[in-house]
Amino acid sequence: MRCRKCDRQAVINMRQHKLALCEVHYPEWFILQVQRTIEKYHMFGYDDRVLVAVSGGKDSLSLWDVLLRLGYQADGLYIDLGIGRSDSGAAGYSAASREKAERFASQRSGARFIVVDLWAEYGETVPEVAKRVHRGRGRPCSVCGLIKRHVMNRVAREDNYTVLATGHNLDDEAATLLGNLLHWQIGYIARQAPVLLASGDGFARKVKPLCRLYERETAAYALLSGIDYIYDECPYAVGATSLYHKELLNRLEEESPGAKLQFYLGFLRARETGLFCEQGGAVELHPCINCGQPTSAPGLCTFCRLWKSQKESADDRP
Ligand code: Q46
Ligand code: ZN
Ligand code: ZN
Repeated sequence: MRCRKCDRQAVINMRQHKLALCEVHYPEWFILQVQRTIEKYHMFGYDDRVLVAVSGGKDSLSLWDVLLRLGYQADGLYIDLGIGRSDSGAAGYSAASREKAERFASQRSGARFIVVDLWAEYGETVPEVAKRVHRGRGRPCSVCGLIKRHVMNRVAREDNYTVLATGHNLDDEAATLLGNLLHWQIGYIARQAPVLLASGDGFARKVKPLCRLYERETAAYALLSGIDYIYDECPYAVGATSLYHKELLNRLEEESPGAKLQFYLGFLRARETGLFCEQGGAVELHPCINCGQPTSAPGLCTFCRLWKSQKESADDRP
């Protein structure tokens, strides 16, 4: 198959776009798509300071790479969750992904790279907090999500970043949407958007510039751009419902190319018409008495309550 734009051999065929491109024209196309998404949803401009949450995976590193190529002020934040530090069966996952992120950053002069090491700063890793809080049951993902959101927001506030960018791709967004629709989680559906505006004082604007790009498109970009990323998924992702939803959507896509994109874009259009407008009005927020981040409950935020219970259980020890 030949490239649509030149005579070279195509390296990717995107059936949903009826478009095949070569190794030169594909990365150009990908960068243009990201730029269009940023502009379409008014995500940020050249004056904004963007903090990119990088995990060492293909999506976040590709996003950081594209933003730097486009000339945005984009710095990277890696949160070392300590996965595989002491938990069996997850050998060295965080260490390996951190190494990929560090290597990528060292090759990008001019961009700042921030590392927050959870164990070093707070004295516990994500699996350890989850074990304590969930009494050893279930996967650590809910605690992990909460911790990541808190740390990202903390760094953004402390270092005056106006925007927080994550590498969620179309497959992620469509799977989240499907999961939320299956359970009619109206509150979550209402908040699922390419841009979440800063809500008053204390929350940075959150954006997902890859939300219209398929996972395989991001993987192809990373590969063609020589980005060395961690191939393995987090060991705790195995068996997650979101992976099952991704599989279902992949089957749909196989039968009907473009189905995933239509599903997600149709939702965004419905959102624009007000179909899933925020339910119940805005929640009143107060600053947490410990860290100052906004929280809906008066007193401590959920993150600080997590660590308070750590201190209490240590105090209770004989
Ligand atoms: S890193 Fe954390 Fe994910 Fe691993 S523990 Fe779960 S939430 S699966 S994106
Ligand atoms: Zn070409
Ligand atoms: Zn707090």
